[in-house]
Amino acid sequence: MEYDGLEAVVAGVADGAQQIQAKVRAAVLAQAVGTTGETNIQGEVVQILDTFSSETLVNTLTQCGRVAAIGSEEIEETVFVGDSPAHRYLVQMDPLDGSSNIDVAVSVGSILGIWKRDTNETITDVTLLKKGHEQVAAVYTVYGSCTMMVVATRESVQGFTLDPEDGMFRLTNQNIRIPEKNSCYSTNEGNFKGLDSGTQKAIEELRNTYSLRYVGSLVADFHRNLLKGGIFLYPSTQKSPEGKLRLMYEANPLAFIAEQAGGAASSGKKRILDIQPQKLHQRTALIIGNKDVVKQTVAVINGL
Ligand code: AHM
Ligand code: MG
Repeated sequence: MEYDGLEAVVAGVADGAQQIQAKVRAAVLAQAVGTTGETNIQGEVVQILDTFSSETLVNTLTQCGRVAAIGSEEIEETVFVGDSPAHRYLVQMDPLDGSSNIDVAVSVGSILGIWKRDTNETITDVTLLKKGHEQVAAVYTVYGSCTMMVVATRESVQGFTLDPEDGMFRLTNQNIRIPEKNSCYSTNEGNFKGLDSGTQKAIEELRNTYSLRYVGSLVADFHRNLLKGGIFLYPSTQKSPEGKLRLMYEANPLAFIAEQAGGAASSGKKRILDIQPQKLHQRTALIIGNKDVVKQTVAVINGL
């Protein structure tokens, strides 16, 4: 009863992911790669597939009948869906993460955080501004060499692979736990000069200890590190003093998944899941992955 209807929300994500992966795979041939000519709320160029992915997930999440409101990277304002007692969940999503990689056949994905709402409360613009630790589930998908969907609840993290024969997601990665042995670090080394000295020191330590692996699609870097052991960093930089990644639909869902799998996530100052959001498209620095390595890295960043 507590999570009544959550399965329908996850099924809505799976349905949307199915459609998005098909579109992504056909995009080059269908000439659906490229920009819409618009920029989004964050001033970034909007790809045709960004808009398609956002509309697709808004549709499938609306149709599932359980989602009250949606926040999307591609939509400036909150999307209000319904406020009946059945509409028990709130969703925040990055519909197509890494979309600038689309035209070079690199993995992309979708990231979604799911919160429960108080059904007695009127939905307003601030209803979606809940802390990450209040999430009841989080999901990401990767459209890579295969299509995968990873679902975390407060109980466990499970991985499913899309069977192209019948379009069903099958359980392939049961009870995912981030490996204790850390094998790689992922960061944009090109930003090194624009980092503060503590962060530079932390990256130098990682550089001397682990292999560098950086796809440039957060969802793909996170997925590899979750399965193989690793740490991902997108710190504050000169160019993006507040960090580049978005708190509500990139950092929070992945932080929830990391913690449920035995990992950790920090902004460098605070546990990601404890940050009080002020706005829908808020940015944050993000350090996420293996618990001990995140702890050690944050300590070095802060000069400890
Ligand atoms: P997006 O949500 O607009 O695709 O942007 C976020 C992406 C992440 O997927 C990735 O980790 C990061 O931007 C890469 O940034 P950079 O090219 O600065 O390394
Ligand atoms: Mg993104």
